[in-house]
Amino acid sequence: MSITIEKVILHKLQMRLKHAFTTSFGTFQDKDFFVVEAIDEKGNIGFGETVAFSSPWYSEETTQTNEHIMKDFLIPLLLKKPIEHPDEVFPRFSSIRKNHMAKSALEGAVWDLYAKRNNMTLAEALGGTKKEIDVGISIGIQPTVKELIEVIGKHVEEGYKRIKVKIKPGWDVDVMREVRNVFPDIPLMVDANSAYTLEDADHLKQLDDLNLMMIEQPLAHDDIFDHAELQRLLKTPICLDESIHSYDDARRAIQLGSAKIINLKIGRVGGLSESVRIHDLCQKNGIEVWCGGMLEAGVGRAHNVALTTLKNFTLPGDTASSSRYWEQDIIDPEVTVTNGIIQVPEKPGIGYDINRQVLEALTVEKTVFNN
Ligand code: OSB
Ligand code: MG
Repeated sequence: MSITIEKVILHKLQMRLKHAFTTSFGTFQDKDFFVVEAIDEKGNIGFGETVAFSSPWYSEETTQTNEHIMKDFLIPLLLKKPIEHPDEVFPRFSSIRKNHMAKSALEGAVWDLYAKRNNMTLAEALGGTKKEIDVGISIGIQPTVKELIEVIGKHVEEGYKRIKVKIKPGWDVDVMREVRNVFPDIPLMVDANSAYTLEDADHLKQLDDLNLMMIEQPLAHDDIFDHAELQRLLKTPICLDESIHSYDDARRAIQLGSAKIINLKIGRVGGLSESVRIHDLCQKNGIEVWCGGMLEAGVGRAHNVALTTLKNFTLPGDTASSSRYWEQDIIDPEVTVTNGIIQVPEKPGIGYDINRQVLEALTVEKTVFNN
């Protein structure tokens, strides 16, 4: 039966991270973003979340471009006519180039709504089967190696299934050698967020001795060609994050040999339907995937949990507990991690309720769009 979206509400939120998070391209402390609420003709409610940051450091999208694109282009397209299935949302937006994070937030709300209408979990609606998922944690660049080792130790003790360490020129090989000495056996990987070029290949090759699970996005954010060259020079598997924006990017990267692993971020690829397609493509080609993170609040986190229940998410993702990021999250219950495992919620849709009180308290602006 077709779904008529009657109303979309954009809640603009401002949240402060418990701890600043530093990558090779900058430091995050505050996150402003939109919670998208979509309401159908039966009164069902679905939620999505924009994952862009306030500055265009990770990709070209920002919270403000998300707002512009959703308000002026995407929401009118979504409200224009009913849909049969959430898989129609991304194609419905095809006249608008890129802006995947804006598209994904709206599509995510429709997926949650669709699952709730059909009294199933979002995980089930996506074809996921896992009842629990393994998760790791991503650790930002720290002021000193001593602090980095302390932070890693704390999270290893908490049971996270793998540790990802952010690197950049001047904070890489030597730091990781020290980390490896202190933690000889932990599943360990690094993420460069595009801080290197092919000229650094000899330098990066030294990481091959450290038994890392992978090196994430060493080269340019828009490259898949040089990564293939680098992968031929390295033993350590390359994982692509920033470079993969679509099914076709993934197809080309696989064909070129640019990566052995792909970090899937729902927002980066334009939504859950595209994420599932890329997941399936990777599975067919023997490419492992894991679910990346964008320092999400509870709604985005819940979407990541649901996606990760698909079979080929064989490696622990970055979806750590809500409490790692926020004093108080916007969902009830919050996402909790025990011994590196998240129990997938069993309630319909994203499976977590919205904590309306917290949502209201963090909202700086609210806009309603009616059909
Ligand atoms: O490259 O995966 C990344 C955070 C902000 C921007 C980019 C990245 C990250 C992380 C942390 O690594 C992911 C998370 O904990 O949500
Ligand atoms: Mg990354």
